[in-house]
Amino acid sequence: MKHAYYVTTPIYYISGNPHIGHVYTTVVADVLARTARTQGPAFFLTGTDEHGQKVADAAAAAGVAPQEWCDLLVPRWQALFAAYHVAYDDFIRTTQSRHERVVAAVFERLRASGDIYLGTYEGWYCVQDETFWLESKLVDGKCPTCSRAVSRLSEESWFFRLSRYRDRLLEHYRANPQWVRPRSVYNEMMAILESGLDDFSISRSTFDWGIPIPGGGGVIYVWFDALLNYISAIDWSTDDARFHAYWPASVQLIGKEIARFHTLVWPAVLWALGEAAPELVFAHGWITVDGQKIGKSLGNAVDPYALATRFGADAMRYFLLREAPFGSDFSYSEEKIEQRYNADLGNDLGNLVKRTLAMLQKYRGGVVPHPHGSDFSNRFGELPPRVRSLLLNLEFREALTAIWELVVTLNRRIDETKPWVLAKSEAAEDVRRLDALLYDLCEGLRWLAMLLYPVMPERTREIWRQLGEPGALDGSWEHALQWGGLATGTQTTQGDALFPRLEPVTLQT
Ligand code: ME8
Repeated sequence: MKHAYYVTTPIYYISGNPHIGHVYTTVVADVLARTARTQGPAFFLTGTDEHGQKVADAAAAAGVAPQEWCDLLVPRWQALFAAYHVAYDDFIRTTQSRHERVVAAVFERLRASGDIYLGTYEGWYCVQDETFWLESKLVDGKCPTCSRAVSRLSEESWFFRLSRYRDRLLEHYRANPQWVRPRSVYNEMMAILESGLDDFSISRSTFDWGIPIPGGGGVIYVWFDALLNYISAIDWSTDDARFHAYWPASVQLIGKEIARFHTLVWPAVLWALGEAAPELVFAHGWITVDGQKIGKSLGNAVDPYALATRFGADAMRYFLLREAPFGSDFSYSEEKIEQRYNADLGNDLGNLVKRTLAMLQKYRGGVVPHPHGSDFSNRFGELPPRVRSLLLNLEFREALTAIWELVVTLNRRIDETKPWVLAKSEAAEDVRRLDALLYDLCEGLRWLAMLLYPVMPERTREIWRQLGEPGALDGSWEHALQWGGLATGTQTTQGDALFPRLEPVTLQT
């Protein structure tokens, strides 16, 4: 029985260093997992795609064996994800035996069921994308995805009988119009389905950096190998109870360029195995620079470490989620990050924390006062469930906009209530009003820390520390997010600015 939220990212080719595009998908998965955990168990998988010609070529160019190359590169990927505060539950590598075993077992099972058969492949191949193309799909004789030259291949090959699943795919698409998002990608895949599906070549015999075909005859095509990571990591066929606790995946995140594999081939492979299709495949847009997709080989990628150093990893996470509706392409520039940083984080949120704790220190010795019947909960009681459902529905920009209503309201309340005037009065009513305001501001900060924790897990920890809050920041929202949860008498401390002023420097690409 499925009982956990399961989110995956693509497993990344380690033909080079990671860039901000890889960070993007992985951060989004991290946000989803952290959000899901506010109401139950979750499992977040990422990893690396280590077989195939592209990785073998990169290793050869570096003068090392492919496995050695992978072992060198993986720590770089993991270190970058850690620098962006990503906390995955598992990191799968396709060269691990737990994965290779499953791929071989799937191959044997599907060969026995007739879903895999031996035929001849003739057509074009793009090494960069590790993709076979029909002549009719080429654009000016080049790869339709990356515009590079393709090479002609003719070889005996094992095929997955994808054509057998076309009708079921059509039915599945029609019955579940939300299973592939955004709509533009759903429509594109539907158009491919309607025009027909060919069987899918799943072996290679021209090089050997891959999982051997059981019984000999080459290696398994890197995409067939790679897709199976999503089930090998959760012990498909070796631990049924564990597998069924997670499968079908709640969300599989991918970039839109690999939607074909994930929404046409992948469900069919799963059905051939008697398993369910994922609940949702979300194919997000690209981060672009000067209108071009950021890519490992395009040379237009900004160093993601330099970005995290300049703006802070949490501010970058905020920017990536806040900047564009999730699904669309969006262009990245340092000016845009800087604007968001200064306006939303420095001015709105950072100043709210600073002003609140400074006033509390000045007027009440830093100790949280009595709330005196605050009515704030009436206005914001619905915010936590709303934010959670927006986040889990992958409407990140909308979720952050909703949270900012609270930030803006609290800032406005300070300006309207004028605590600096109240503080000069000794009238009981004024003392009570100042207490109530200060309480609401602190309680608002506690809410903001919890609500923003999935997006900014490190900066919210700092808010939490300054607030002196003893509870768990990453706990369930159900009980914690009731207005009035912050205890009167809590001792707060003022700390450094959450989002310090930026140094006027420009990063090099
Ligand atoms: O395709 N903007 O690996 P890959 C946004 N190994 N996201 C981007 C991006 C950009 N400019 N560039 C990359 C592969 N990404 C296969 C996947 S899965 C079974 C096998 C992200 O290293 C995005 O998630 O080329 C994209 O799909 C992924 O990195 C591609 O990574």
